[in-house]
Amino acid sequence: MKKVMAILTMIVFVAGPALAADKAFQKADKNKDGKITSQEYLNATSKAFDELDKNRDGVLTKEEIQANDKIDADKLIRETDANRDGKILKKEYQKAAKQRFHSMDKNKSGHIDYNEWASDRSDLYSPFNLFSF
Ligand SMILES: [Ca+2]
Ligand SMILES: [Ca+2]
Ligand SMILES: [Ca+2]
Repeated sequence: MKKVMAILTMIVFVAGPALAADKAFQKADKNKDGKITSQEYLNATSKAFDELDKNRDGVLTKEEIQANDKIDADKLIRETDANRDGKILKKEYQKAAKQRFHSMDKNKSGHIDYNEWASDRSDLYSPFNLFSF
């Protein structure tokens, strides 16, 4: 209970520019224990992919990404398109998401807590951190 209060206090404390990130954190944290496990994270990124994949063919094109004005399409393609064909397969996307999870999990605990999430400010608007478009 103490822990929950601490997390709530923290969320209130950092409110403001980080609000969108808080929402995304809560959305990804399905069981509401204040931690995002890799399974929760990959579920969330999988949903984000499906939301961007308008024609549901399992491939993200630049046009589909550009349809969302919160996302920098060039940056996303740079980060995820492993074979450089200009298209992002779900496999490529989830692989990049996995790498992102590990880089956010600074203390290698196997989950991302709110501190780790919020300290990654530079990339709050990375599509891997944006789960409520
Ligand atoms: Ca959780
Ligand atoms: Ca598509
Ligand atoms: Ca590709």
